[in-house]
Amino acid sequence: MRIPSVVARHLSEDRYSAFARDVIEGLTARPKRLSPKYFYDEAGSRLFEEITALPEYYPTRCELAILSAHASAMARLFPAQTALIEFGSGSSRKARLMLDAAPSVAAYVPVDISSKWLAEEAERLRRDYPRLAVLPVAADFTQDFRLPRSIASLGRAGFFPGSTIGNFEAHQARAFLQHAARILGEDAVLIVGIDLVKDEGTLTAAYNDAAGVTARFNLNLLTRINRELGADFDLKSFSHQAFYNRERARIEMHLVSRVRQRVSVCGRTIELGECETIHTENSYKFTADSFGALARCSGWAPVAAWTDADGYFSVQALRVAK
Ligand code: AVJ
Repeated sequence: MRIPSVVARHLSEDRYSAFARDVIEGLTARPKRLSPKYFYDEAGSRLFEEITALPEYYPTRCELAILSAHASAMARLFPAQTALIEFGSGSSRKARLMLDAAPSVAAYVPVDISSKWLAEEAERLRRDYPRLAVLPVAADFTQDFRLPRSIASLGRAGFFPGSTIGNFEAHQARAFLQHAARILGEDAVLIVGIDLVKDEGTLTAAYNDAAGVTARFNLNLLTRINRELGADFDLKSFSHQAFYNRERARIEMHLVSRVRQRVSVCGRTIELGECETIHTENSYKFTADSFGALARCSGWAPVAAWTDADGYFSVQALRVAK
């Protein structure tokens, strides 16, 4: 696929073609969809940080409360000399609570698709943890990636907070957990954050905040496609939509086309009807049982779990099932 010169400066050939291919595939699918992994360009990563500070968005503060209270109990499950591998590290704020509570951690390996953000965060960590080996890996954590050779002799602990596992369909969540078991090895521990099923009002408010930050986070996907793929989405003719699908126990996010319109993407013309939507994210909500079942059928055994005082969020510890 020929890369428009204005775009080529932005992306490497592979990343351009993967992004372009996924976007065209999603926008020509029925119903239209885009992968939530593409939310996290630099602007998207910053908007997500803003979301985590919102009064309505309870998952982050609930998980931080759990980690503050129980990180040392989690750390007691880690091998003597440990490499902590975080899938989709973002701001590493949660990892810092683990690092502060786990003297056995000799190396920290943050894995994130947002390479610039990752490098900046790694610099800050090296400054704050001078005795820790900080070994960032810029990669899509759902795909195979190579761990740094220097941690070969260390035990492994995986860290997957934030209920990002909720973005996956059941088969993708299983595949990810099996993938993590391969990467971490059979003696590993995996710490996973899961958002719990709760009243619809609280769930819906968390994705429809009064300040409109989540709406900007959702719409930013179109800004990214315009910038990186030379498309001509008119953001004013789209609106944010997030609702709870009780049958599927998931929050769904969509971008709604306010009018009948055409958009040009990578030389293709995409037609959108009035009120037609582009499905941009699922955020599945779990119960202890539904997550336990998912872990078991993915080769892991739940060994411990911690929940916040309101029972809104849970952090689960898993071991590879023998
Ligand atoms: C980062 C995937 C856990 O689903 O709650 C926040 C992303 N989307 N607001 C979530 C998100 C809208 C978040 N995860």
